[in-house]
Amino acid sequence: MSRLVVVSNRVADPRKAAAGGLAVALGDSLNATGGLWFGWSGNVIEGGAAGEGELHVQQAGNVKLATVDLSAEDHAGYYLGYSNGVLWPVFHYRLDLARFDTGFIEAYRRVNRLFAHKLMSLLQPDDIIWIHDYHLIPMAAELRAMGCNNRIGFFLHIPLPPQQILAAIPQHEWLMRALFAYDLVGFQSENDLLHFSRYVQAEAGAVALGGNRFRAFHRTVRAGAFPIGIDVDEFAALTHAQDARDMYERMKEEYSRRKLLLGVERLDYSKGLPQRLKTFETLLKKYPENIRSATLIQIASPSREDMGTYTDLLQELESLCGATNGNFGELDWMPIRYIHRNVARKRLPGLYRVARVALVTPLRDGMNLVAKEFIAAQDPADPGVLVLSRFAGAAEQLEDALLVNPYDIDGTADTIQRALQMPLEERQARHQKLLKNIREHDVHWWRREFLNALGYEGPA
Ligand code: ADQ
Repeated sequence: MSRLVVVSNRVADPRKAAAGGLAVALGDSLNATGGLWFGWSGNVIEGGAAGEGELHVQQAGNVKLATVDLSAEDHAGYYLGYSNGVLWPVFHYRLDLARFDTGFIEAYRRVNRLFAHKLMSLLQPDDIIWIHDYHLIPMAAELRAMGCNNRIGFFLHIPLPPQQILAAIPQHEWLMRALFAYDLVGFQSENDLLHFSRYVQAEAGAVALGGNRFRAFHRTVRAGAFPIGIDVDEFAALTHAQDARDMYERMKEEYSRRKLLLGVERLDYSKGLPQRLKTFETLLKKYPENIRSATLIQIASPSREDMGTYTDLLQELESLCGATNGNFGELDWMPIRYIHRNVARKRLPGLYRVARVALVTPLRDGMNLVAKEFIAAQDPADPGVLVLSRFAGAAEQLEDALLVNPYDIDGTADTIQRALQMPLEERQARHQKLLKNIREHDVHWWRREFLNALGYEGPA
């Protein structure tokens, strides 16, 4: 039986409930094999030498957690610079926000090399390695250069944009070539997979061998779409636990005379928040019966606050909320409750359950787990309606949601109105199909599908 080695930028202790669905799901497999979880420690060492960092190893139950510190210079270039200043915006189709400054790429390579070097010292010959996300694209290539022959898989949690957008990254050839060091590359959606297939054939001269296998640079890589899911059972259990029930009861009482619309996300420009607030204002103008009767609760948790683009977004949202509340608010009714904070995970399902409509309207999203959590938390006898952006990876699976184009403010407002007025029978029928879908394709299914495709023979 092979040992599973998971590598991701951040490492979570799978025993802690706060770690969330993904950590718990990966933790199951890691636990069963006495696996290893490797990544950044979260520590930034002021004055530390670039390309160096101390390795910490600790045992968390059956799982070994191995983490590496980063120097301030590496953190700035690898994490804030290249990962979140170049790859995150470009992969979300936002060339206008990308910072192609020189210097970041060196730090990105350096940290990937550092991680590969530290991991090499911990590897056993038959370990199966699963590397996650855009921070670590070249890590397998670095491992191969150090003589690693283990099977290595990669999963991209964010979208892969079309060839012409990818090609704007000055190092795109190098980046995409690095994917050929993997045995398996997984994407969230068929759309992302199509972009990969087109890119490698057009730009890298790859030969398509059938079965989503591609040959280039003397290596063959298999690609696939593996849409990530949530732990539906865990989320249902959370929904029925005391904290979520308390939240539900309190909100139900507080908003007894109003229909609640809900948005929950990290504050990020990919999530379409300004468009959503404008859409809500349009809804009030176009369908004035919602004045005094509908309230939008928008929760945006702080994220990457040390980056300028995020501060700009924060200010824009505050001003949009202020304008709508000022224009439409009454002494006893505010149209928008905007909260710039995290909601405790165990209370979140109560909030989802009390909402009549969820607005999940990113401009671009790899998958979007909030959409799936909302479905899991509903009362099947009286479910809320999911309004979902067609540009979220989740839209490929959740066809029974009301799909919208979030750039189309007027059209989205019309769809929200339809959601608010949807008869019970239709709500139930749609919810039933959506729930079936997220149950069949839950996070355990995702992990098994990926690991099977990678040829992993342990307890997935
Ligand atoms: P994210 O961009 O973070 O993830 P998402 O998939 O929606 O987006 O996951 C967010 C998680 O954080 C959810 O579990 C949600 O409950 C929680 N969360 C968000 N805002 C919160 C708040 N204010 N308070 C409490 N909890 C909050 C990236 C990609 C996605 C992809 C996931 C998983 O961008 O497209 O679906 O990884 O692959």
